Amino acid sequence: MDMFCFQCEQTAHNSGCTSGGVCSKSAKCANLQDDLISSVINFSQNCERNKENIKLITKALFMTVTNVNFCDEDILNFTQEIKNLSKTDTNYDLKELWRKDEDTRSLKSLILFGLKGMAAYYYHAIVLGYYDQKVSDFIFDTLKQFPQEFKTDELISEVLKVGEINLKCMELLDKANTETYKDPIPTKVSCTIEKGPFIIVSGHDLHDLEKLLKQSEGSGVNIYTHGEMLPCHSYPELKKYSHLKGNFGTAWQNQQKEFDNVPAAILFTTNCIMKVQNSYKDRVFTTSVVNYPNTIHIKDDDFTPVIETAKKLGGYKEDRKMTGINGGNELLCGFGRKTLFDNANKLVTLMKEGKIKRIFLLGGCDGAKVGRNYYTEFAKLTPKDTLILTLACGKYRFNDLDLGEIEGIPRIIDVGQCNDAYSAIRIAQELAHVYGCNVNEVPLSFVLSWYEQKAVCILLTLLYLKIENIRLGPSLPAFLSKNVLNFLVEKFKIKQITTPQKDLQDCLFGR
Ligand code: FSO
Ligand code: SF4
Repeated sequence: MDMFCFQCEQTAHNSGCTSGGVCSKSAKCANLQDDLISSVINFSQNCERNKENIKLITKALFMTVTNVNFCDEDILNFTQEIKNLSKTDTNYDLKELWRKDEDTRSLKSLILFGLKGMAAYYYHAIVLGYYDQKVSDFIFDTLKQFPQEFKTDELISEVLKVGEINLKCMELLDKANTETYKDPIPTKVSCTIEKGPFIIVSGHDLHDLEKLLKQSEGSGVNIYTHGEMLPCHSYPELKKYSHLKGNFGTAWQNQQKEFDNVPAAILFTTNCIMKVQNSYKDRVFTTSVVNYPNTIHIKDDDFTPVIETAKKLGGYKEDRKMTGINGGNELLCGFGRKTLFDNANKLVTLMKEGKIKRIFLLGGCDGAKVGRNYYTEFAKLTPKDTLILTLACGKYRFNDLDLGEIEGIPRIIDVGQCNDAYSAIRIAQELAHVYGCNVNEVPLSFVLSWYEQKAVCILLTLLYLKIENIRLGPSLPAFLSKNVLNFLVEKFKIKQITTPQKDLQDCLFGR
């Protein structure tokens, strides 16, 4: 076995990548990432608990999330930096975990992958200057204790603790985003690419987009969002830039096809970057945590090379009308917490009057598997008196469909990025509050898709909140051992998706 990694949904044979990643991560890179995680665990044994160190640790964890950093040199240098700062004799090696008994390996993996996802969210808040002592302490503590032996029930309670602290972390990120860029407002986003030079910005980082918008203002270069950057159009402090024009393409797994020979520069701010193809490798730029060999990594936040490349490539000669996967040319986004809270009474009144029979939280990550058409079919099958709340990149399966409205409320309500899961959770809680019942009694069904570790920590947050009957697909995580899976099924009634028809019927009957 050259490597071992089973942290994402596309892991080989739904058991583990052992000779190279399905994601294109080499065995060498996977082992370097394990070393990086080992180095932060060792560093956490007695490092000073300050802002600088938590930033280093969250950055390291984020770099090892799926489809973020494929650059051996970058990972090696960062590991060395952490080792140089380390003042401990502890020499824990993450590889020990892969050799543990099935259940320990499963539960500790859940903790580690949840922590990686949380670190990604925390890092976005940190770059905007927001920290939370409880979140920092939890990350320091969890890493410090990671090498120790625990009983199964101790590990289970730690798994749920990851979910609890992640809720705090997401609340912090929501605060960071909305205080910095103001509350999102519903916004229609065009999929037409105007003629002339342009830059496509992918990933999740609002701060990177803002820096690029400032530096490219007045340059004649237009900016288009891609994938999870779509909700950026709805933040007033980003929306105000007139050269932030629209959205290019769909979800991450289609990038190799969609970027093929595109006459534009492409900037990746976070995951999900895929193997960069020859037809566009000369125009790909990475920044911050993300890196891919043989692409240009932006230094000191100076985006001049991206802007100059866009000018050189020149863009399309004429406006180009593009569409989502179902043929729609316009996407509606920006239904954040504030907008939905303002409408909570109206929503509950419509629900009590029977005009809205059920809300489906249909969202999560997209991915390459054929079975993911389930989510498109499910959306199409939802009855006209139901709503779909959605978030993350999985929405590209259906966000260009025109499913109409119910009394002025669009039937597809886009809450934002996966990073905005906090908004969706708060909306669910607010509905329960106005209804006067608990979340599991609201006519609300969770039908989620997962791909990587950010989805893992959101799932743990939903479990910490005791949300039951979550449907998860396209497959269940390979890192769940039989016993751990049985526990989740028994305690939380978590289910794997079946067919859209059957699941929809079960949801409509509250099962
Ligand atoms: Fe998608 Fe990728 Fe946002 Fe993930 S772009 S898959 S859960 O990184 O983070 O939803
Ligand atoms: Fe395999 Fe996913 Fe790990 Fe990549 S991130 S090596 S695809 S399990």
